[in-house]
Amino acid sequence: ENEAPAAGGGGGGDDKIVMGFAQVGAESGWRTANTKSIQETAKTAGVELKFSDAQQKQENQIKAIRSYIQQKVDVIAFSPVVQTGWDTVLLEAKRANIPVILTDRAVDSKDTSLYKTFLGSDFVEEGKKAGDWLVKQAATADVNGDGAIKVVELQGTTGAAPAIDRKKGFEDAIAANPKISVAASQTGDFTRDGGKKVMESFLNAQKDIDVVYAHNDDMGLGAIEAIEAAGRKPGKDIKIITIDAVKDGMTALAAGKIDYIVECNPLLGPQLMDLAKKVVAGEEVPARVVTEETAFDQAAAKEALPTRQY
Ligand code: GYE
Repeated sequence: ENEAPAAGGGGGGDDKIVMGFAQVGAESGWRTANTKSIQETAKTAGVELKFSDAQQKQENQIKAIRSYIQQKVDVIAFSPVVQTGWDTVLLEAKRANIPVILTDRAVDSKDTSLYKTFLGSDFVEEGKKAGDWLVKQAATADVNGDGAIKVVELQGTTGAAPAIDRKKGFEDAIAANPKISVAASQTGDFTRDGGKKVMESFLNAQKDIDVVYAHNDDMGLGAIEAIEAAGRKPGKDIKIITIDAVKDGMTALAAGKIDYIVECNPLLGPQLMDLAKKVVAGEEVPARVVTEETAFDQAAAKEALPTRQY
């Protein structure tokens, strides 16, 4: 039987869309939930998924994208580990007529024709929510009572959109109160272990830390381990603000070890599959699709936990 190949040349003889997905890695609870969402919805949406894990290395992602181009998939989706350095490989995809969808993280390419759309959160807004909360809590956040609110920051992966943007959004927000300042800021690579190690060094080097601002839950959870090992109480002796709102983070928030979590939604699968079908069919899609998110304090975490999916 000679069926016409699916649009874009892939599909192995039927109409099923073939998607090549180059994932960042498995660095955090957020990423695990994101991967699961993409794999499960690909199945229900009838999309054949070729999936690769780049172990947080850009070179691995580039290799994966090149192999998807060679395999003539119908659409390529990826979550760029860092913002820069994508133009060459994206141009190769464009020349091969394979549409590209950015999910979760952005690239800084000037040529926006290199991808069809970008689906994901507004990371500057997330950082701003974290900073706004601290500004509102200023009266109680000066744990040491010395008149200054000293923050240490655990940054995400260096050069990654969420690390750059969450830093900026937070800084913009805390500028509203000159008593709040970031005394030290270092990358923990979005991992629990990274957060723990950096927090250990902060605790050794810095006196009077009032607040930890971690760019994700996992690093915040690592910081909690370091703070407890130093004989201090996370959430009491040192306030903790994180981003993501995955199960482990929400559990620590409900238990009083974290003070505030800004939500970042990892369940991008359904919207991604929908966008993929449209771009493969040649339909117009919006250049930017922003996911909707909220934030949780300790009371809200207790309420949300029982029905939380991830
Ligand atoms: O917040 C973090 C993960 O890109 C939004 O990556 C994502 C971030 C998420 O490692 O936990």
